[in-house]
Amino acid sequence: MKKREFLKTSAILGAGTVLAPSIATSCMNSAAQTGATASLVSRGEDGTYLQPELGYAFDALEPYVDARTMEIHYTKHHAGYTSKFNAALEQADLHPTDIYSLFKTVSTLGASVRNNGGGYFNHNLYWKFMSPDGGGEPEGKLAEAIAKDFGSFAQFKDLFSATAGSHFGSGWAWLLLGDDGKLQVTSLPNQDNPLMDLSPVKGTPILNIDVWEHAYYLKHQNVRKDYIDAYWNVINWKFAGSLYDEAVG
Ligand code: MN3
Repeated sequence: MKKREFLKTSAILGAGTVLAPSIATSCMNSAAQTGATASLVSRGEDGTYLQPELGYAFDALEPYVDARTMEIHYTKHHAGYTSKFNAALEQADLHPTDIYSLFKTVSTLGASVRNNGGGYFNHNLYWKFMSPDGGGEPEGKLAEAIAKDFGSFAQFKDLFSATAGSHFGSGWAWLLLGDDGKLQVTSLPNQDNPLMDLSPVKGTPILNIDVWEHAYYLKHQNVRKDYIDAYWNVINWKFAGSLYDEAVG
């Protein structure tokens, strides 16, 4: 009985703490930040950025992404970026309305906000871009746009894999929707992303892949290509497609 009451209370509190910031966010920000986009970032009542739930078990992506890598990546690397991002904001006395406007002026905010803010947000995306039910090919508008802008899904796949495979050092490969309405593939160093004012290629992220060694070294050691090849089996095209739909909507 006591336990049940506790669970009921915490469920209500839990819903309240999640709902309050999202209502505030939807009032303050543009219409673009709804649905899939809005689900990417959540904040505490004090404005601190929260590490989102993974949404699946550490071993759910086996054999393509191993459980040990997922656990360390999520609980150590991403948790570290999250806490350092909040610390960097506090130290700089920054109180961003939302992370998207923060990225638009990130070049003026110092290396710690840039690196840890990027590390926080890029991984929020990355966890969503993977699913135990992933793989296959996109459908709908995103599938049509990929065929139009890259020739075919196979050509896009080759380009994205080659871009991720040849990126020198730590960073991420991106599929993004540019301001010209066309899809592009690029790679960016460290924790930069295409929403940042300092990125040479700007646009809305549609898909990414982490090519830092911590994303694959335990399972694949130096063979980044095997990790990239495996990634195609877990890509959550439904989520990528919903980001695209919202961006063009
Ligand atoms: Mn990483």
